[in-house]
Amino acid sequence: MITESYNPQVIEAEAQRYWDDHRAFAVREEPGREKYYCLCMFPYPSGRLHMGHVRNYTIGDVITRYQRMLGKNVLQPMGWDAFGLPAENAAMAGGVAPAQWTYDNIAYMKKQLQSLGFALDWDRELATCQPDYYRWNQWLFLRMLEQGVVYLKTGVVNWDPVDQTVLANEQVIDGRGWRTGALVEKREIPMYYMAITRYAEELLTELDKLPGWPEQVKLMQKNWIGKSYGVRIGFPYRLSSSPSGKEAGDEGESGILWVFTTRADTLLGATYVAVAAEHPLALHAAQSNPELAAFIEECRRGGVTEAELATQEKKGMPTGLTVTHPLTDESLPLWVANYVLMGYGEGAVMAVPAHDERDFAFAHQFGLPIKPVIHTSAGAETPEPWRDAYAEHGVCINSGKYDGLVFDEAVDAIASDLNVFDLGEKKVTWRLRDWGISRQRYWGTPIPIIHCAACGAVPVPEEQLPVVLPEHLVPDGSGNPLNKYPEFLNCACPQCGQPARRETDTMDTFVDSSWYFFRYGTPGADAMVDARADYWMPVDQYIGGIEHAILHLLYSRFWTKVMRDLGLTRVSEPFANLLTQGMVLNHIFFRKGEKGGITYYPPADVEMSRDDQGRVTKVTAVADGQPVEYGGIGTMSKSRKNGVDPQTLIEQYGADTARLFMMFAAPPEQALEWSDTGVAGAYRFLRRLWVYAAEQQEAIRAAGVVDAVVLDESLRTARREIHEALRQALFDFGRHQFNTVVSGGMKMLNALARIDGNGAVANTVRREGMSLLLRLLSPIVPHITHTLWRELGYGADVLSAAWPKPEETALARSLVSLVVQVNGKLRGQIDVPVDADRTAIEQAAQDEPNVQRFVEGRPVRKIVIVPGKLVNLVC
Ligand code: ANZ
Ligand code: ZN
Repeated sequence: MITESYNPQVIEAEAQRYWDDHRAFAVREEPGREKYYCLCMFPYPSGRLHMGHVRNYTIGDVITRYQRMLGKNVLQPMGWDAFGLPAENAAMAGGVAPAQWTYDNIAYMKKQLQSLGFALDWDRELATCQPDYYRWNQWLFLRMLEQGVVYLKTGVVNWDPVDQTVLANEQVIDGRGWRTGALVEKREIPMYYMAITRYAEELLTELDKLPGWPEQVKLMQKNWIGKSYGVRIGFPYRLSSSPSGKEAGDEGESGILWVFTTRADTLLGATYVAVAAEHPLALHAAQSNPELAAFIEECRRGGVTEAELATQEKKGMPTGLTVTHPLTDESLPLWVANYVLMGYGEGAVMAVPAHDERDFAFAHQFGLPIKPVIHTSAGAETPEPWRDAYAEHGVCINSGKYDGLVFDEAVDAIASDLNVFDLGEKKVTWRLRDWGISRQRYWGTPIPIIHCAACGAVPVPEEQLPVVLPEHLVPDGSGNPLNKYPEFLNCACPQCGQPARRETDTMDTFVDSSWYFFRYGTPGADAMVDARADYWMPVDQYIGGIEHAILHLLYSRFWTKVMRDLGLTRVSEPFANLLTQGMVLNHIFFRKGEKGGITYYPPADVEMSRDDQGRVTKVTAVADGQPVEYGGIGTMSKSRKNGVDPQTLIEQYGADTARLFMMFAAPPEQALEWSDTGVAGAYRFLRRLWVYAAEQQEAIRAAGVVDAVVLDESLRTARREIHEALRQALFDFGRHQFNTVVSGGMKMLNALARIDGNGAVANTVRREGMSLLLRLLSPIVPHITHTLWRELGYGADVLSAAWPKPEETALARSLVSLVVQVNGKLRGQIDVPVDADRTAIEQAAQDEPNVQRFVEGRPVRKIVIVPGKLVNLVC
C-alpha cells in the first residue's frame, strides 16, 4: 500500500535496510563476466561531509547503478585518506591523539555516506592509517630502494628556529612560522626521493592513450612534466685569483658558465647572463661582496615554488663578473636574479630582454640593454619606447650570418657552430623533479629504515614489516613526537644487532593515495595485491575534483608503472576514464568593519531581493534588518561562511532530494550553483511522483501488458511521448549528462499524468510508462524508486530489473500535423494519418472549421499539398 504522503525518512531507511540485508552491493570477481570499476576519490576524514563530497559521490553512485542495470559486475568501494596534517593540528588544538580524532571522524562520516544510500561495497573499506594498509607502502618503498627508484639526497626544508621543527609549506606564512611568527630558515637535510623522472617520457607519451580523460587535465599533466627541446650553451669566463681584485697580469681561473635555452635562435640578442642565488658562481662572487651575500641570503628565504617565483617582484644584483659571448666574444655582465631557478636546466639563463617576458621586466628595471634579433609583430626596427617582450618565433635579424633564417634553421646553425668549440649541444630538459617523500611529521607512514652507527641506513627486513606507528601520541607543536618516544625510536640494527635508532620521518601522504585503488580489488590479501586486482583494474571511471589534476593523478600513474615493472600488475595506466566534477557554489554576503575587517554572513542569515532580471538588488541581515553587501557567487567555503551542511538537507528533505537536486542543477563537469528553490523543486517532483503512484496504485497493479493495436489516438500519443522522452534520456545517461536525464523523467511523468480515462487499456499504458520511469530514475533516486517498484508490483528489486528500452512501435508516429492556409495565409491545423491519401487530406483541410470560415462558400480553385508540412487552398 502506498500511503498518501511521501515520507522520505521512512522509505529511505527501509530501502537501505533492504540493501544491507541482501548485501546488495558486495561484489566478487566473476571471470568471464564484464566488470565495471567505478571509483570516486576517497575523502580525507575531516569531520563532516561537505557538499562537494555529496556531489562527487552522487555522480559516482549514479554511474555505478547505471552500469549495474546495464548488466555489468560493478565495483564501487570507499575508504579514507586518513593520514595528514589536519589531524595533528586538531590534536594540538584539542589535546586528542590524531588516531582517535581520525577514527571518530571516519565513524561519523561513514554514517553520513550510508544515509545517502550509496551503492558501496563496504567490505572493501580501508583507511590508509591502518597498519595492514600502510605496511605495503613500506614494502614497496623497500622494493623501490632495491631498484634504485628510491634514493637518498639532501633536500631543503623550512625550519622554525623557535619551535625547533620542520614546517610544511602551508605552515609558512609570509616567510614566518604559523605558530611562532619566527622567520623561517631553509635547512638542508637528507630525504628520500622517488625517481619519477625515470618515467617522465612514458608519463608523457601515455597521455595520448587516454582518450577518456579531459583534454584540460592531460594538458596540465603535460605542462607539469614539461619536456623542453633546447640547447645548452657555454659562456666562457675568467675569475680573478685574488678575491680582492684584479691585479695586472692576473690570469685567474677560467671556466664555462652553462645555460639552457629553448631559444638558441636569439643568442645574438643576449645582453646579460643571470644565475640563481644558489649558483656556484653567485656564491663565489659573494665571498668578496657582502652586499651580494646578503642579497643571496634574502633570496634563499623567499618562496621556492614556481608559482611564487613567477609572481614575485623581480630582484637582482650584479656580481661584478663578466662572461664572454660564445659567438661574438663580447663581454656580458653576470647578474644574480631571483627569477632564475637553481633546480631547472643549468640554474642559469642567457637573458634576451627583447624576446623574453621575464628578461624584459628585469632589463627594464635595471636599465640593461634590449636588442631585438627576431623579426616579430613589432617589426624589424626597435620599437621605441619598449613596452613589452616579443616572444613569437620569426626570422633572425641583427644576427650576422644567421639573418634570414627561421627558428629551426637558426637553432640548428647556431648549435652546430657552437659545437665546433664545444660550447653548445642540443638538449632535452624536463620540468618534472623527483618526488621527495620524507616528511618530518608524526601522522604518516613510518619510513622503514633503521640508523646504525656502524652500518648506516639499514632497510627494515621484510619480515619485520609493518613498522607500526604508535597511535596514542599527541603532538604539541615542538617537532615530531616520535623523536621523544623511546619505545619507537630504539631498536636493534638488523645487520649487526647493535642498538640502533629508527627513522622518524614519515611518508608524504600522496604515497597513501597512489595505489589505494589496487587494494580495493584485493581486500585482506596477505600481499600488496593479488590476482583479484587484475580482474578489476584498471578503474573504468574515476571521479574527483580538478584540484587533483596534477599531483595525485601523476603519482598514481607513476606508482602503477613501478608496480607493473615489479610484476605486481598488468596495467600501465590506472584510470581509463576520468571525470572532474565542477565546484559547488553559493552566494557570498559580508559587511566591512570600521577597521577594514570583513565579517561574512551565512546565506541563511540574510534576506535578498532581486529584480525581474534576477539581479540582486538588496540584501539585509535577518538579525538587524541592516544592509549587507553582496559578494557574488563563489565556491562554498568555511572561511566565507557560505557552505550548506548536507546533514541539514538530508534531514529536512531526504537523500533522494539531495541527490536529485545535485544531478538536476548542472551537468557533472560544470559548476553547480546552490539554490534553495532548486532543492524545494526537486522535492516537489519526488512528491508528485509519489502521489501519482499512490493515486494510480490499484489501476497499475491490476493492469496488463500494452497492446499497441487497441490504443486510441490519445493513448497512442501519450505512449509515444513517454518513449520519446525515454529515448533521449537514455542517450543522455550514456554521456553522463544527468541534468537532462532528470528533465526527461519529468516529461515522462507529465505525459503519464495527462492520460485520462480509467479503462483497462489506459491502465496498461500507465503501467508500462511508470515501469520505464522508475527504472530510468532509479540510479539517481534509488530509495523512492525502490519502494514504488515493489509497491506497484513490478518485482522485488528494481536493481535487478532490466535497463529500460524504448519500443519502436511506440515511437512510430501514426498522425502528422499539417498547417492549412487559405490563399497563403495560416488559418488552421489538421492531424491526419501518416499514410493518408490526397483525397483524405483535401477533405480534412476543407472540414477544418476555421478554414471553412475563411473560404466562406467560395469555390476552391486549386489545392496545393506540401507532404508532411502544409495544405494551401486557393480560392
Ligand atoms: C633565452 C631565451 C630567449 C629564452 C627567449 C626564452 C625566450 P621552458 O620552455 O619552460 O623549458 N630558463 C632556463 N633555465 C632557467 C632557470 N633555471 N630558471 C628560470 N628560467 C630558466 O623554458 C626555457 C627557457 O626558460 C629558457 O629559454 C630560458 O630562457 C629560461 F626569447 O633562454 B630562454
Ligand atoms: Zn649495524
